[in-house]
Amino acid sequence: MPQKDNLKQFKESLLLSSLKPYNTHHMQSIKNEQGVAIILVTLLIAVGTILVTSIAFSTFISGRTYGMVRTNVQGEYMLKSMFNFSVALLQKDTNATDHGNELLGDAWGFFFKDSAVEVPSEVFYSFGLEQFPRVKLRIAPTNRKLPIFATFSPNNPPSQVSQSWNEIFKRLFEDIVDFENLPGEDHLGYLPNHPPFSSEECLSNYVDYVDSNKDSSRSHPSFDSGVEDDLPEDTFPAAGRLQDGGRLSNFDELGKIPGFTPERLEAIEDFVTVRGDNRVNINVVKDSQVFDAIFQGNVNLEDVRAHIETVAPFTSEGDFTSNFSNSVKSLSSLIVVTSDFFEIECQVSYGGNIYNATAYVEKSASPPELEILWNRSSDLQS
Ligand SMILES: [Ca+2]
Ligand SMILES: [Ca+2]
Repeated sequence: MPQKDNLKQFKESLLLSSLKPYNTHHMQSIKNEQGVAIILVTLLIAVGTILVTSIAFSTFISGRTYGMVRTNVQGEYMLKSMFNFSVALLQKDTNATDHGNELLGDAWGFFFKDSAVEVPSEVFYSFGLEQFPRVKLRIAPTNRKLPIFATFSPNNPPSQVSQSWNEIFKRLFEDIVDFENLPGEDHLGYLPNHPPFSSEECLSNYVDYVDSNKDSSRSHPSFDSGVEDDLPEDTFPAAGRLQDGGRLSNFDELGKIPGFTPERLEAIEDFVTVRGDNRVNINVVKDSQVFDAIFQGNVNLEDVRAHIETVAPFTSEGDFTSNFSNSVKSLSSLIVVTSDFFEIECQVSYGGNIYNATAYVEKSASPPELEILWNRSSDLQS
């Protein structure tokens, strides 16, 4: 049976891909086989629960309407079942740190790779779908990136502004992605005569967007202030972002802030998050830009990755600072070894259509609540 062969292949490819750094340890390979079993069983349960309902529903509507509607409903339900599957995997993570290594207990690590991982679509076939979908999934902790919301906490007066985080973001904008050489005029049209916004002004505008006053504020005592005072009344959310703890709802919302032009957003998207934990998890960082912004070149990402892969993931902030230079100690309050907030990207190709969605989930919430952004385009195309 071809389905069975493909499932077998998937199982083998999971084993092979995850065994690379550890293939000398027999114990770990046994543990990993259990990991693959966890994935397959969890996948079958997640898909089965939701698809049985979906197929019943789409059979019902097919009598009255066109096949395309039916295909769309099935595509949407496949995405939902993949998100449920991801949440179920995150719930199986019970070890004390988060690093994405499935051999060491982070089952979600199977889907935290450099590119999206293909899910065996035979699982769907076995529940009665007449066509084979192609499903890609990526589960990633948001705190592998820099938390822009950590620059300003509206609920934490009087120390709402974090000087350390603002200096880190200024380094990222100014020195690493070079805002000055990217279009920085007010793309929103509020202040057409204003010169291109500097990195400092962008950070102060961010504070103005989330704070609850209407004055031009500063994100750092020595930074240029924002432009809230010059904007038409109620341009920014009136009561700031107090209920959301200062968090924007998604990355694209940054584009509503003067200075964060589409070109600049594209340049920072891989390194900046607007949601989740307010410290960076050093075990899951994969972009050197994130490290350079925090450690100013005093710690090399390659050295850190090598330590994680050949010795072990870091078990505490102290474990990290004691292995790297002392100059890092003053920054230990900005880093962490765990992740609680995850971004799940999924793409389903089915019946000639491509369905994309991104979801966010907080691992420790009980039960974890899925927030699905249906219209967010995914990076999984390639
Ligand atoms: Ca974990
Ligand atoms: Ca303000």
